[in-house]
Amino acid sequence: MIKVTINDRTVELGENSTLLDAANAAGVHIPTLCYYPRLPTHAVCRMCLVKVKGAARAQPACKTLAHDGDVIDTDSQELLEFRKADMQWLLARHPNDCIRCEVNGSCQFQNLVNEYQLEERWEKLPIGSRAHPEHKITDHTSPSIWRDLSKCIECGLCVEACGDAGQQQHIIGFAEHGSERMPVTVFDRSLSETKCISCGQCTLVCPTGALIETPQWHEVMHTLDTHRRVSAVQVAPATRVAIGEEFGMPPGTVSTGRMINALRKLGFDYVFDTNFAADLTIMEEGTEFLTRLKSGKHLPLFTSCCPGWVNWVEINRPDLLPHLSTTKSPQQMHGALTKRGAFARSLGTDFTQGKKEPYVVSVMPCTAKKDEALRPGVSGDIDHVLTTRELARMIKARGIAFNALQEDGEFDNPLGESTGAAQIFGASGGVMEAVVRTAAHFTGQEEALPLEWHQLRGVTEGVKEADIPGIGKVAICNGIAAAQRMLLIDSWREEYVAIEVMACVGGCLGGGGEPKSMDPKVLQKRMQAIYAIDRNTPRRRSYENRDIQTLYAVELEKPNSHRAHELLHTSYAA
Ligand code: HC1
Ligand code: SF4
Repeated sequence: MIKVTINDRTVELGENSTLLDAANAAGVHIPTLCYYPRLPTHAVCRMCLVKVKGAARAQPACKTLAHDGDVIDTDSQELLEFRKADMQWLLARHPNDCIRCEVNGSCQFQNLVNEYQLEERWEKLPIGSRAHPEHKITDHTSPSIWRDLSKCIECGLCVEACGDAGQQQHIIGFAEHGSERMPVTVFDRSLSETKCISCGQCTLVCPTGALIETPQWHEVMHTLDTHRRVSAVQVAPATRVAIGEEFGMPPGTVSTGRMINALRKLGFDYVFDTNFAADLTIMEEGTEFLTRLKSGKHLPLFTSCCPGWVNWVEINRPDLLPHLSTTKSPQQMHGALTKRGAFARSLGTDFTQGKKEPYVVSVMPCTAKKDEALRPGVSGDIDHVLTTRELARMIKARGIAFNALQEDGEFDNPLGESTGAAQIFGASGGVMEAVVRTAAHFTGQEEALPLEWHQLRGVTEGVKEADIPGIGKVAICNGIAAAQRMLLIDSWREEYVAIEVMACVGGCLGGGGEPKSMDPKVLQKRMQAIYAIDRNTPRRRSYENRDIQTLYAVELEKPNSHRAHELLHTSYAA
């Protein structure tokens, strides 16, 4: 342990702590723009400059190691002037259209401008005035991600998040040098023309509005306000344990009921649970898996509910497509059932005759779900996809006091009933654990096998595995980088019978559409909340979902039936 004194407060720290760690431990706020807990820092923004007594120059707190006995000053007049000068330089290149910006109110840069009272120093530049005619400044070609380089402050976090330290996709890299440095795509292509998998991890780390999810919430508000169609919304498992963060609640706060109440206040006629379809996914995918196990064909089976992963396979390894489960993701299953299944029919004949079909929205922790909804073969079943962040913006824009809502909202049925197995879909390892729970029943091993598979859980491990008696060895790739590493070594073909891949570390709870957070423990806290919901749900195996049993009895006949294939399965293309 070492002891350092920071602004007259002494704290004890472990070896290898930085000056920023010291400040955090002492509760001293130091501004940062290019620092993010899981990524390497390059100390380019210079906002965190602090002075160590005796040192010749101010040093970046994010990158400088603390030493025993250091006496650190963070708030001298000289340091404040440094920061203001730096921000002024950034502001001179930044468009002054905050009020129209999608991240207005949640922009780290804007927050600092406010904190340091810099509005008066802001030059009145026209929007997008950054002079770089040779590079694309705005790019709205991707259904999932929008880029606007005029808002970029060159922190480099997107390059790291997409590159070696994160997703290892290397879609964004730096062009130019010095003060002209800017993150651009490979060959300056539009994002939709690159190998971008739409995971949105770049949007999570962007401190401004330079990288955001393709916004759809304006259209959703407009459609709800004009209210010409019956509207239905579904909410994904990982959204309910994170949305509270947008309203100042601690990570891991479960807000299912509050979110349902907010969605009703926003004007949705029906509020359904994606978890219902997650249970259905398990029935279909579990059956598909056991059939493949019997025939020995196309093993190991790869899970297919993560659209970032499906995009990656289609773009980079089409030879693996036969291994992907043909089962649609829960989002798309739910969309198909809402638009074309018994629910649509229950609304009356009008709704199945074209024009007046229900308006269907989903709330997802994921940016890639926006492009999934447009895939050939499923497109049309979901009208709009909102991220967790977008839903929070809608709630704020409507003046709904989220924190004051009761946690008592309930989903509409029958597309709202679910089991604990569906809830754990939102965490890395959860889909596989849910498959195992139901496969154990299908193979007559329910009594013999445990319900919980802790080897498959966790948000920090790259690859997790478990040997399931009577079934075989299964693996979890926690993040697309872990999957890429596994696929480099061919032994996965013989070693495993099934592999779950989630493109984002942590699974959906770490998705690119979740609230942004600098809390290094945020993923663990969301994960704990997900497993707590599972423990407190009376039914914890997907086949126990009574509404799913009814659905098979009245409409689908049995898992993998002809009708089930029509509604619930899909195909892939290179
Ligand atoms: Fe997911 Fe899924 S778990 S993919 O992470 O299978 O996005 O939450 O909704 O579709 O259920 C996301 C989450 C989500 C689907 C389910
Ligand atoms: Fe890279 Fe994912 Fe961002 Fe695409 S969405 S640029 S793959 S981090």
